[in-house]
Amino acid sequence: MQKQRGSTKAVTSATQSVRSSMTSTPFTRALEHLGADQLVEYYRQMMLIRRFEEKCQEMYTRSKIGGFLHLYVGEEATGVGAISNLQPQDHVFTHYRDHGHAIARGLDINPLMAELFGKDTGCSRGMGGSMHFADVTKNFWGGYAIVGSHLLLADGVALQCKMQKTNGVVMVFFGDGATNGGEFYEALNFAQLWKLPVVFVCENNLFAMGTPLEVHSSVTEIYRKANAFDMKSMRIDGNDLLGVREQVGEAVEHARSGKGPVLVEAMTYRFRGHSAQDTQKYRTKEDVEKHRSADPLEAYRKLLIDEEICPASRLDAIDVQIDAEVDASVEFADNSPVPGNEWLTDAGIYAAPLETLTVDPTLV
Ligand SMILES: Cc1ncc(C[n+]2csc(CCOP(=O)(O)OP(=O)(O)O)c2C)c(N)n1
Ligand SMILES: [Mg+2]
Repeated sequence: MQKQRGSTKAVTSATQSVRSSMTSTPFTRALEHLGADQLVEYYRQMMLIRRFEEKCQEMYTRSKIGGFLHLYVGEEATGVGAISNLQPQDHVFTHYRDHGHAIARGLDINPLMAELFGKDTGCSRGMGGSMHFADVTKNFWGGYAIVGSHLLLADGVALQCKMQKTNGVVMVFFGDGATNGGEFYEALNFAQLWKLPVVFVCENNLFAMGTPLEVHSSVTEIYRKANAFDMKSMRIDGNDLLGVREQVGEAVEHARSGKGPVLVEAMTYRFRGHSAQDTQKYRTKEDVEKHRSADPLEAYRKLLIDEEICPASRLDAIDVQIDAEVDASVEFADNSPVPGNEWLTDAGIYAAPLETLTVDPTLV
């Protein structure tokens, strides 16, 4: 039977002594360095992403959310594990499948849900939607819709970190499909040439839209693409949260210490379609079920329970709390105003109407 634990310190020392004779693993090392409460916090983050996105799907079906919606369900361990290594002065860039990265970086879900609803209180004032979550106060520079384009932006910010000696690292997420585009090679070449502090995290979910990895890429071990640039690279299990945390942690340290960029290929799988409108004819239900049975979130929950880090009852209570937070974000979004028209011109999206402009007569 599970015991309810007292302080983190007590939990850590008790569990450590039990495990002192065991082989060292990412789990034992994480427990030793971080403590039990932090391990539970990673569960909370993964579950928050999962429940937030399940609610997004529901709201999309109810036409509260329009446009594109690319869900991250199934890939949570990669984002949470990788981003857990970052400091406030570090930077994150990501692609359009950006909800998980935003939440892992600590963005409040109220403005995120409002963004999806196209409301003025959204993180991009309702103008960006699902693919353009951003919060510059957290150095979360956004979701980008053009595949591969943001890798070059990541290089640019990394160059700034290096020149201004901020000690910052840039982490950039993208998919397997993005590694076939020119920007990927340009970004890797420049980052390695200038020894920029970038961690390139390729989330290899085996598909680029409906095209399987072996059909879209001549090299299916994506990490080997770094060899062309003599760049350090690694292939990791993206579904093992603590393994991701540890191995991406090594990549971050490599980049931070001035040794240059690293390409990390995290093997993972998306449980939902490419976007909310995908009929998924390119894969079988059995394939999806096979991967679902190895759900990284369920696996991590089981680990916490089996290793007596946290009883199931406490994890259940966290789930209930998260459901309430997600429901509150929907209420917040629903009750928020739509952006006023003036915002379009104030933000420089459109020029002011001609009659409001003063024309320089010498130019006419
Ligand atoms: C330059 C460009 N080409 C094509 C597209 C259309 N497109 C959107 S997502 C996508 C697939 C990308 O797959 P991957 O990089 O593996 O990321 P995943 O969606 O699997 O996370 C494509 C081709 C685009 N947005 N930008
Ligand atoms: Mg992919």
